[in-house]
Amino acid sequence: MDTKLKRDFTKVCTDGWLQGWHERNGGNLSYRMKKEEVEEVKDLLKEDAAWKEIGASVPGLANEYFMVTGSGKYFRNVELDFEDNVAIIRLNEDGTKYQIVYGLVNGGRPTSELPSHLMNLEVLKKRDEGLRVVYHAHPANTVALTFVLPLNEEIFTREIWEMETECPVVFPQGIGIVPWMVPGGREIGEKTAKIMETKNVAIWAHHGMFVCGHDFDETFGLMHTVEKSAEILVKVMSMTDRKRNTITPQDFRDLQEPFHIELDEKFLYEKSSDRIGEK
Ligand code: 2HA
Ligand code: ZN
Repeated sequence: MDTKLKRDFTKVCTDGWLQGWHERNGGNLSYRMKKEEVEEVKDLLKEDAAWKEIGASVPGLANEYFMVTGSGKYFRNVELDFEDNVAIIRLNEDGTKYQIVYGLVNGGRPTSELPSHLMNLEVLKKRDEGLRVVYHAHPANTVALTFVLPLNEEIFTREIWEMETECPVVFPQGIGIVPWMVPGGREIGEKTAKIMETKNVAIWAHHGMFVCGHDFDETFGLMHTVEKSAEILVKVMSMTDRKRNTITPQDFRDLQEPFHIELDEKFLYEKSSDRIGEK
């Protein structure tokens, strides 16, 4: 296979690896393929492959094709051997089963987070037909903050937004938080998909982050922006627990018109303290 989709998918895996977000087999990536992208590789697909249970029901994605990383596979290896580490799967007519129609040539299954990925992709398709990419990684600064900030979406969003003016422009809907849960199943998938109904970023406490986007650059860029801001916050908190200067609620409101964004006032509360993480 030699397609732009394969190259774009691989670029995220390699760049995420180079950022240090994918220790061992950490993280996973999925993409809802366009009709013309399926058509382009039609001759390579094994349409008679065995059907397997997804472990979730996603009727909104019935009969669709997805490119996904493999369970237990290392992001580091995607560029070295795409066909060993990545699969194209097709869903059945009620969205409860999948078949591996391409890739994972040495055996294996799609990502252990397949229920989360598909439940997110289903919600996102309803929200905006063009949202096709879901990316999960383990970026260290974001995870570190889940140990010290309250696991509250208003406070988390506001503290991350304040670290870089770019943030409310890149993710104006804010960040959703999933408390620590067992990964890999339907329950954590449901919690994450609930967030994806309105937001593009979900942080899993003490684990990692899920982001979505229209294409691979936008999706990777979103993960990068949140993690960069988290890194700045970790640096600030390493120096002090208080801020001398910051971006004010009115400053944020002033960004709305020039950048054509709408910010929910729930993130723009007046703070009663200059201590980081307090409301
Ligand atoms: O190992 O990141 O959440 C893959 C994962 C599971
Ligand atoms: Zn993970």
